[in-house]
Amino acid sequence: MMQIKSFSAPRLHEALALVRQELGPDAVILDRTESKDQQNNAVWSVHAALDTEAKNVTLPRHQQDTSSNSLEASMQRLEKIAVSLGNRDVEQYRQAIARKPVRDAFDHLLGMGVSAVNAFEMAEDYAKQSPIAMQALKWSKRINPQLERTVILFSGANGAGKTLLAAKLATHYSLKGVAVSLMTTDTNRMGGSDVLRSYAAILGVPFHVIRHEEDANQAKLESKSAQLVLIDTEGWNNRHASGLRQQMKLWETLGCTHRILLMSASMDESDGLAMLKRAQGLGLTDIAFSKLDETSRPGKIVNWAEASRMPMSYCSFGPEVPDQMGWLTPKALTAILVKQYRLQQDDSEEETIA
Ligand SMILES: Nc1nc2c(ncn2[C@@H]2O[C@H](COP(=O)(O)OP(=O)(O)OP(=O)(O)O)[C@@H](O)[C@H]2O)c(=O)[nH]1
Ligand SMILES: [Mg+2]
Repeated sequence: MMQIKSFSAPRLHEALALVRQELGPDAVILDRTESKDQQNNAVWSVHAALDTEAKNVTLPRHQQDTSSNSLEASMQRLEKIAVSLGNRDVEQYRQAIARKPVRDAFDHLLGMGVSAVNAFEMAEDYAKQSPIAMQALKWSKRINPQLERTVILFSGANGAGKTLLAAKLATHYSLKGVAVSLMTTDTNRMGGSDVLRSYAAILGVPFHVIRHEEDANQAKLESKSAQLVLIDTEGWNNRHASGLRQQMKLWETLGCTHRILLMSASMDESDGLAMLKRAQGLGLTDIAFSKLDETSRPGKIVNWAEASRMPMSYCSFGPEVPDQMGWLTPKALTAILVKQYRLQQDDSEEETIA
């Protein structure tokens, strides 16, 4: 039996003391949140769980009290709690859905990797295959460089697909007759700017390599008449983001209208959440997703968008230039999730035939 209780007190350590007092030393703290009461005083709330079964398990004497065994036992207990909490959430949400088609939609969404709470919010629209109208999801306004000069900078993890997306957009808009200018600040690595330089040469559009502030000023001046400026940057990751702050000065100079954080959908969901945390304070304006063709759980992008509250812009779902990309809209998101679901159904049919 899992017992989960909530405790509140003005200070965190007081709330934790209440947990120990009531549930004893085996209690596991699940989360802690600070809020304000009506008089604007701080209130700390702590959820704690106690596995009452585990308490009654008696290990053979030789296994008792050795530190590795107790660590293992507490790890097992934690795992059990995590699983039962996850299931509890899912079950609670599922039971709150009355109509079967909506419940099926909820299950599809879970299967696509959408979290239980988001799936619950989306299920009604998704069941009707109508565009998803979830409050927490924000949608960026589609760019229109013919009408409004647009300067887009791409930031994101190493290998996220920044250079490729810049190349796709440059090609797409050049073919439409838009005056495009390409720039890169990826200058520290050998060959960092080569791919984009090649695209610029093929398309016959200006290309600027930006190392210093003076380069940035010069590039800005020279690209004054461009309708669409696309700026590629050096990749970063959760562990090595030190160069970012330096880059930011250059970003300021370039006067971007959009600073897009590009997230690869092939990345693990929790690593992605850590990146979103890292990205705070970089002044990023939009979120975009790449490699949607490389994941069986595209629903994680919903969870990322919801967690970051950043408006969604582009998505890329393949390496071809200038195709396999689009602008994310509620309708497009539904289409991506439905398509992946169908693909998986087809795969499983193939398996059964073979
Ligand atoms: N299948 C698939 N491949 C992609 C997609 N986007 C990018 N790629 C591939 O992923 C690889 C890395 O893409 P890049 O555009 O070089 O990534 P980047 O963010 O510029 O990488 P760094 O400059 O090293 O940080 C390339 O082989 C791309 O062709 C996509 O949506 N789908
Ligand atoms: Mg690159």
